[in-house]
Amino acid sequence: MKITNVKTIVTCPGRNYVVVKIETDEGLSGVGDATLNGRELAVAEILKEHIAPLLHGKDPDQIEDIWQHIFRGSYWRGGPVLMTALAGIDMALWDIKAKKANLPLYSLLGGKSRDKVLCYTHVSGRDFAEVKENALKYMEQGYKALRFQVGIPGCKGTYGIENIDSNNLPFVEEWEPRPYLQTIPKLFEYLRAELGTDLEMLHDVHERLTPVEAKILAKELEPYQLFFLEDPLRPEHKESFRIIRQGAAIPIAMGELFNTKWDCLTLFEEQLIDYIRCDLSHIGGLTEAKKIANWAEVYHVKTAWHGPPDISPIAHLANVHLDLAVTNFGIQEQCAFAPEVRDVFSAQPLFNDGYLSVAEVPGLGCEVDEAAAAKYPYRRSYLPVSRRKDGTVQDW
Ligand code: GCO
Ligand code: MG
Repeated sequence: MKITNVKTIVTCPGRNYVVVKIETDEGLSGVGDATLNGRELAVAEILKEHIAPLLHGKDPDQIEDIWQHIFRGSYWRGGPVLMTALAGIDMALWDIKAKKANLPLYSLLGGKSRDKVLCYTHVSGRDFAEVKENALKYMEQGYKALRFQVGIPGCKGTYGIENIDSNNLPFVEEWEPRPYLQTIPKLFEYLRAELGTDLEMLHDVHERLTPVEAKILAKELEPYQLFFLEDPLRPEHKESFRIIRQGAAIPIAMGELFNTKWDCLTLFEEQLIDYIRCDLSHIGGLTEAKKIANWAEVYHVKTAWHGPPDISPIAHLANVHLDLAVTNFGIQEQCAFAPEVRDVFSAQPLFNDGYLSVAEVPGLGCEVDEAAAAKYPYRRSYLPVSRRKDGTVQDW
């Protein structure tokens, strides 16, 4: 089999998505997700101008070789733009391989280790009572795990709470550690009292704290037994996680900003985290994620792949196929998409009573309607920016 065409489809059914479609001389095609929120066109351009020409005539069966050729062969490697482009190619190749074998993708990844995968979704509110009301709606739907974020008093805009129209330029949020550190332990004290002890509770710090602040927060959250505390620190200096680890018995998750397996090195080897939550679309796809999962197993680290609404249903399906297969699965982040997404993408993971699964069809199980995609043209959009009250830029 030979690759005859590599298409890049940019579409905006509710929000921007970049899809790679690889076509072959045998009529089989595969799709992959190459969406990088706020940098969509940079990835699309790399795919069109620099990567697609390398693939024509190649055998799509040789996924590892194609992966290494794009990663190492072109000398310049890594970074979110390149690794997102590579992820799109990688997923599309796995899709083709599984379709050719006439098997669901999970089968090629080792087969099912479980029947369904535990998932969590995002719950937020401007205040504690609103968070609780929203949580009850999800619990009625069957969710057994929920991620909680709440508005921080005195701060304008809080991660995970508001969707403010910024006229196509980044909305500037305001954030201070002191009110944040005072609010979050009280939130979980309240939620445990109101919602009980069975529910799995999670929280995303979104890389905002210093190591000692994170240690203080982790310590204060100990009594509420979180499933995990996510992304307490910015991703660059991995040794900083030692400070949190020594200070509190609380599971730590990290990884959505990582771009290669080497980002996991210190965190795994020193057992500084409990859950690895790379984004399959930003880490070079299933090939790299499978290696990371297998490597994590050695260090008692479980998987919790990134699953926000800013990557497409193709990536969410890839997550669940891998979740079904690896032995050290932990939990899967899940989200609701805009209704228009169904016009473009034929499938999403199946939700039932707090768990996800996939349809028993060959491949990843998703086709992209190119005519529908064209009806939703790209719209420039940015992630918000976060600043301290004195104006200093910090992690959003
Ligand atoms: C999560 C993430 C997202 C990111 C988003 C950025 O845990 O789901 O933190 O909410 O903020 O993916 O584009
Ligand atoms: Mg996160």
